[in-house]
Amino acid sequence: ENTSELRPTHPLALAPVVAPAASVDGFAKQFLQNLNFGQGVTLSASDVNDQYLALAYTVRDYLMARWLDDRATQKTQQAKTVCYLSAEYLLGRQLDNNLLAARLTDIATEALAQCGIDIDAVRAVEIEPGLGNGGLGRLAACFIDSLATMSVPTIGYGIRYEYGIFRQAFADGEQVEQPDAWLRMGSPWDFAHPEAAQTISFAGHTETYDDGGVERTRWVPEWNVLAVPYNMMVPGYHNGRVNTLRLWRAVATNAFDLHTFNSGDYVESVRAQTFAENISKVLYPEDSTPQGKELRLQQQYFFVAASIADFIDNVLPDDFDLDKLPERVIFQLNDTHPVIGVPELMRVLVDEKKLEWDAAWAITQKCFAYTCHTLLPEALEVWSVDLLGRLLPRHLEIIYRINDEFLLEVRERFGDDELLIRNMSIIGEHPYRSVRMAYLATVAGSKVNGVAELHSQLLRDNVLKDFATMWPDKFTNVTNGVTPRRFLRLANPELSALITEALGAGWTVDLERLRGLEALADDADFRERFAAVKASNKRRLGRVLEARGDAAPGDGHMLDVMIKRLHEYKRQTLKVLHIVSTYEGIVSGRLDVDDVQARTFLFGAKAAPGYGMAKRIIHLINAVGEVVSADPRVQGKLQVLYPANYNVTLAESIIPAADLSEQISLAGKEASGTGNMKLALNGALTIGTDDGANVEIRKLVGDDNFFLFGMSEPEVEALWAEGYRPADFYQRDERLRSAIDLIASGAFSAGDRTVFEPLVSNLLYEDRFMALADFSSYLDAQNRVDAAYADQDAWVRSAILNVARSGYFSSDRAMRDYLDRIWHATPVI
Ligand code: RUG
Repeated sequence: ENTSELRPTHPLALAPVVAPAASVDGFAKQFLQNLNFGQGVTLSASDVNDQYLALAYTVRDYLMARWLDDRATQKTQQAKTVCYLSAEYLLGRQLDNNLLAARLTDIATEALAQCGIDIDAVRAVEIEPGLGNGGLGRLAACFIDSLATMSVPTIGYGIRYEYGIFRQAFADGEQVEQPDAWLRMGSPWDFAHPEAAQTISFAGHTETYDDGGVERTRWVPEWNVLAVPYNMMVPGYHNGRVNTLRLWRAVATNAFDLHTFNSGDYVESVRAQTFAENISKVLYPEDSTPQGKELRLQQQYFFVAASIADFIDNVLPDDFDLDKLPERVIFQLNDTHPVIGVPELMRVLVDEKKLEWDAAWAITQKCFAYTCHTLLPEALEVWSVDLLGRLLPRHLEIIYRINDEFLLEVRERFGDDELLIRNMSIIGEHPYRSVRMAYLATVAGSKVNGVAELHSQLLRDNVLKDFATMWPDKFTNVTNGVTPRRFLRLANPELSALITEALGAGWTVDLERLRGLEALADDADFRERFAAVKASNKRRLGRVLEARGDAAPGDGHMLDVMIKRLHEYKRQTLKVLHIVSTYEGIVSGRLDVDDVQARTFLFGAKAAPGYGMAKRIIHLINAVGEVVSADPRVQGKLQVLYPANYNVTLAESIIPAADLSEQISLAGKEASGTGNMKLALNGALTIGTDDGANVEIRKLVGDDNFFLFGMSEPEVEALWAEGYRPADFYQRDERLRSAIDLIASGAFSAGDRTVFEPLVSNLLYEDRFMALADFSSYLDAQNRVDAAYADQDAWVRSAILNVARSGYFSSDRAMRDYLDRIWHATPVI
């Protein structure tokens, strides 16, 4: 490939690209070369960051030959490519994953040791790219890992945010956000390709013109930016495949105005640059300000337009017949963030490629599929017509036409039912004129899927009911999954070794093989070894926490974890009420401290910076933790840990150590959850509601190995319909009353009753997510947990069965489901 346009004569230039020798010597040589010639230091003068970068370059060198090859064949092959469009990728650290994928872990460890370097110290300096908020972004990262491992031609498209999700710190128990400058020490895993930049336009107006007797429309934009692609390697596990994650960075078309600069106005001279580059400056949390909203729409259009153009211009052959586009690509819309891609593809096909509208629409409908990740109405994105029309005038026209034709279809099918038309219209009229992006995605997509069985059913029955009546076959489910490479093999090396010893190595790519552990649950020797691994993982977590300046979990404690974004629907407050109730029980004498199971409660969660109530809950957790952990009356039996800045790296230490997994959202609110899967896969037992993927976890692991509590989704609906009065539950349950009264009394705020008053009032008079209604059932379930934990042998047996029966939750299985049900693409070996 090196030679196609050049005419080299040197024999080396004619030779194929080959990887360095896969040996300790080969690795050491390459590493030192990268240190000397890449970093410009000698080994003795190098610091740990130099060593990290040189190590990363070395791993890259090993992967490079295959990557070049895979990218070259993408152009010539006839296979369909999965283009995963996602505003978020929460990748986690890359080094270990890539070493593992390329079978280089042992070689690299030894090679570095021979250079006098401890690879663990080098690992520790990697800053993870936090280019996502939570489950949605992490799911995208799991999916691209699985697609590479399954040799499916894939390009992940997204944004290279200069600042990822904020770094969380606590000041007096309250969240403080600091910028996440993840690029500051270098970014060895990506490759900039400024020569492949796309120009992305915004604003302006549209006009019609005569194109040889045909009236056409064109968009006359007002300003534009360059989208520069940065390619990252996505290596498959042990299969030599290397796919691409292409993240776009915004760069000004005109970096600065020399004339203004020379006149001395330095700030003004770079105004355009600052403005343009803001587009990829920072990852937005969901709850954004009005100013933030416009920037977010810019981000969405920016990356989607660049991705579509890239695929058509650079990935497809030059003379490609666009009627055949659906045979070569599926654009998977990860939630509503990339849905502006629908009118963009229409614009490209109709305005630029001059296809007829109907032909373009037929192509577009086959090229997109939409995954919905929520049931919360406020999370279904809408854009005001005013904003969208200003920023993307041509796209608004196209959306109007799509909607007109769609509503005609609705009338044909259901008659002139004006209320139905209003409800199904892509354009909402209330409280302001807006584009409903989930509806646009549903109308345009070949398939619409939810992310767990219950979620998909609720989409069909409630959120998108009319659409499901119109197109029942469009709707499907794909239950989420998680990559076993990162979340078992890498995160839990000791359990992995134990599993491999028992079952052989194949489970890493065929997770259903974990079923083989079922028989071993009854083997006392295996149980003992399994328990020893858990204990060792707890000690390892303790070391990780202490190194950060946090406390370690208590000795001999059950480790009870709740790790997920901070949101009212997830009900961290319910967890706090349990802790406060247990504490109150001990100090009031209602509970005998000797009967209480020693527990460490561990929270990990960030709150969106603009989400006041979530931030108050963080403050409450920290306040309760401080009092409870220090009170001598509980004799060290209750400990609350809340390490700041929960991220993928920390999750990888917490998950293997956990005994109990808190999945306690109000039924009907959590679309799926994926932390629940990771924890079960690592042998934590779940205490959970019948919500999201918990339903499937419980079905698979069995009722005896899962602590179910709370209302079911229909019971929740019934209680709402009847009129929910949280204060009634407070009156009725003494334990609940005492816990809430204790918070209200100022016991956790140095006597100040005002600090948590808004939280208490919210619980008593609103409680949108019905924590009080589920409290007593939750406490009862926690008592069952305590009783179960007292019988360690039985607990460990349940933990093993959780691992054995979680194979279904591999993202490899999820990818097979997407391939079969939605993408109709196949691996290319
Ligand atoms: O809240 C959902 C989780 O239930 C789900 O597991 C995850 C991946 O599907 O997506 C989360 N999500 C939803 N993140 N953002 C949204 C808003 O649409």
